[in-house]
Formats: sequence, C-alpha cells, structure tokens
Amino acid sequence: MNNRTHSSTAKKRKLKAAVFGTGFVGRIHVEGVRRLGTVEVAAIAASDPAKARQFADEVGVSRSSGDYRELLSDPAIDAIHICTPNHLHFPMAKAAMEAGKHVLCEKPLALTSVQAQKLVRLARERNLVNCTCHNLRYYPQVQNMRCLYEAGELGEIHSVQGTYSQDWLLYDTDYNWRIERRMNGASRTFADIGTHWCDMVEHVTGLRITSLCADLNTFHQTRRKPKGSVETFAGSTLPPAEYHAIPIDTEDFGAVLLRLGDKVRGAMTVSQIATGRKNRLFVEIFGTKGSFAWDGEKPDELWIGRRGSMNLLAVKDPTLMSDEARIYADLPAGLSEGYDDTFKQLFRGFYRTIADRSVSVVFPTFEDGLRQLRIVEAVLESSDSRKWLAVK
Ligand code: SOE
Repeated sequence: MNNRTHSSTAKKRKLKAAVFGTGFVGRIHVEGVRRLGTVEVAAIAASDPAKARQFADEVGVSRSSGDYRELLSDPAIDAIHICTPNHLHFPMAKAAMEAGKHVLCEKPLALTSVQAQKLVRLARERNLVNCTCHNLRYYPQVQNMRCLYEAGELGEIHSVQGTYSQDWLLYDTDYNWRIERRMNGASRTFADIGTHWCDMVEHVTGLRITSLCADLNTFHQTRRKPKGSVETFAGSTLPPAEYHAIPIDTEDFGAVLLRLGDKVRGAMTVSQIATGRKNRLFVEIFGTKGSFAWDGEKPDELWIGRRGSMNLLAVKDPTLMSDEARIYADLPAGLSEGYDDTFKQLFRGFYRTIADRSVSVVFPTFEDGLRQLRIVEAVLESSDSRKWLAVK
C-alpha cells in the first residue's frame, strides 16, 4: 500500500505516545512521531523532573514526569518510545509491557541477550506491538537495494564489506554516557553503530550472519571526563571544563570477519575515533552479476557496479523504483531524504500495526533486537578469545 493512499484516519482517535528520554534521539522521536499526523506525543519522562519539564516545554508537550511509571499507569497512553541510556531499556520496556503498552525501543534493545529474550517473550505473551529502532533500513535507496537484489540484479552474492565510522569520540576529552559500561553495556561502538550495519546487511540480503571473528580495541584506555553530562555529538561545542581521568573498558574500534548463510563472506569495521568521518555507514555487496555500494552520508545515491557494461550512479527516483521500495520514498527525485525520514518511515509501520493488528509487521521487532545482541555477544567473546565463533 502507498503511504499516501491511506483510508480515512481522520475520524479515528489519535493514538497517544509517551517518549522516555530527553537526549539527541528523544528529540528525533518526538519530531518523527508528530510527522505521522495520526499520533500525539502526550507526555515526556526523564529521571529528573526539571529536565523532563524543560524538554517538554521546548518541544511543546504539556505533560511531563520525573517518574516514567506514573505515565505507564495512564490508560490513555498507547505506546512508549524508550530513548534513554541503554541500561534503562530493559526495566522500562518490561514495565511498559506489563502495563499493557506497545513499545518502540532504541537499540541496543537491552544490555544482554538474556534480557532481550525476556522482552521478546513478554511481548509475545501480552500480544503487544514491539519494535527495535533499527531505523537506518528505511533510507529509500536501502529499500531499493533490497528490492533490486530480490529482482535478481546482483545474481548470487559472493561477499559484503563496509564500515560504520564516526569521529565524535576521537579525543580523550570526548565524553558521553555511552563510554561507561554501567549505562552502556559491555560493547560500545559495535553495539551502538555496528548493529546498524549488520541489521542493514541482513535486511537487504535476507542472509543471516552465521559466524564471525572479531578484533576490538580500546585506544583510549583512559579518558578525561568533564564535569556534568555531555550530549551525544556535543564534542567540540563544549566549553573548556574541569576533567577527571577515568579508565575505559568499552571499545573505540572493531574489525570483524563475517560469514553469512553458508557461502557468503564479509568484512566490516566500526569506529568512533575515525578522524574526519562523521556518520559513514558504507555497505558494498558483490554478486555474480552486479554489485551495490551505498554511503549513508550520500543517501540518495546508489552505485551499481557491472563487469561487462558501464557502472551506474543511480539517484533516488521513486518513479523508477519498484512498488515495494517506492512506499519508503515520500519525496520526488532531486529532493533528498535523510536521517530524520528513516525514523518517520519506521514509526509509520509501527503505528499502522497498532491501529490495525491485521496489518503485517514490516519493521524491526524485539526479535531483531535480540538477534543483534547475539551478534554483539559473539563479537565480544570472539575478540576476547581470538577465535571464530558461531552466532547463536
Ligand atoms: C551515536 O553513535 C549515534 O547517535 C547512534 O546511537 C545512532 O544509532 C546512529 O545512527 C548515529 O550515531
């Protein structure tokens, strides 16, 4: 179904969402939900009531709370967006589902696969709509790659390669809650951005990462932590502050060899200290007939490689996409669709399923979040043991 040809939703009651968390991604969720037009952001929660209020005022939400449980007891709220530091994902998602709410949780879904498994089970038992926010799948050209591959454009896949490279944690004075294992979990760079790469590759190819061999490294064994908390990507905008040194035990970098399915080989790197690279999610897929290369920093362009004819740099053009890919491109050719839009597309699928439970689930669920955590755990164990490991 085309996004723009919905049956009349005007007469239906607007669904109500609450957003937990007031950081970089919380703001994106508020904006993305509002763009749907069918869902109201009814409340904001943060651990500090003043912070919740300030954020709610900034984004124009009347209700705020310093206690998320208070919002869970409100029967008028249908869905919860969890946009907090990682250690809160599990307790919040669990409490929300126990209160009968549908849940959309930022990635990684939990700190461990054991926790994630419990969330999968609970969602199933309570029959609640559940989503892990692997939004990057929803760039129109990523959907295009998936459909073109399914239509036979690549032939059989031989190999995949790529990277997700950032530099916002390059300096030893760059600091954020993600650095701290207590709030972040055991893997930082791979869990935070490597899982996006893996989710994208698995989504496009339909293949599953079956085994891997990883080499993680923490280049900054010690970082200088500024006083007070620091927002994601705040980096060089921060005033000089007082710092204290603390030891670091989450990785800055990882290199991973992969096997996908029975035959396909792959290699990828992740880095949060890749000098000059901001958010370079780069994927290349090589097949017997053709290849794709896609760079998240130029999302409207898809490079299509050929052996016997000229290569092609295809610009996003919904009129040239298959019906299935076109529903994720809301703007015509020449008008770019970016990061914010990927959230909107994901939220659209999530709320469509909440509004009508007979609609098929077209977004990443808690099962996908669990799968990514199993990959994360294999990466950590492989790097520690210096061995190839199967992904459970
Ligand atoms: C920080 O690394 C971050 O905000 C990630 O958490 C997002 O998932 C990524 O898309 C952009 O960078």
